[in-house]
Amino acid sequence: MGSATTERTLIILKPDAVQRGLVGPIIERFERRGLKIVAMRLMHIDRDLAESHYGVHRSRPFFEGLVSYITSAPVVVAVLEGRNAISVVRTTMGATNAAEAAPGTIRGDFALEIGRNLVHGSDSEQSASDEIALYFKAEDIVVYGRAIDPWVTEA
Ligand code: DAT
Ligand code: MG
Repeated sequence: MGSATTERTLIILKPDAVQRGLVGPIIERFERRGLKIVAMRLMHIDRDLAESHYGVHRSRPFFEGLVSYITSAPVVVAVLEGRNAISVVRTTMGATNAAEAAPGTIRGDFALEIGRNLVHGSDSEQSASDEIALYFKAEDIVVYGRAIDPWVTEA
């Protein structure tokens, strides 16, 4: 892991997560890890937003399938905060191709394939800040302390 930096990252519980009733079990993984939820919303992503979010993949053969999947039903979007949150969320999610995701990860425990991999997490500081801004206004981020914070994070 990198230096002890507090970061914010965007997660999306994709349509399969909501449809399969896995919102609770997936959020629980992140909460247990010690990450703090600082924003959260249920919403239906429209095509414009999906194309912005996945713009980097626009020329890939799977792009259409990806956009139709992410827009097919409601999702839960959230901002998680914590030390090294960006990389910690990625390792908690597991490999992009759920078929290869390690047991103990979200994808490795709940998913079978790349096109139904349940969860999104920002992959860099730049994408985290860009993606948070796509889904949330600055005033949607709630700043608060938790009594457990000193038991999760060393000063
Ligand atoms: P991740 O979701 O792990 O950040 P990514 O950003 O590379 O992965 O790709 C975004 C999504 O696109 C991914 O969750 C599933 C889909 N995807 C990526 N590569 C794919 C491929 N080779 N075939 C089909 N779908 C793919
Ligand atoms: Mg990605």
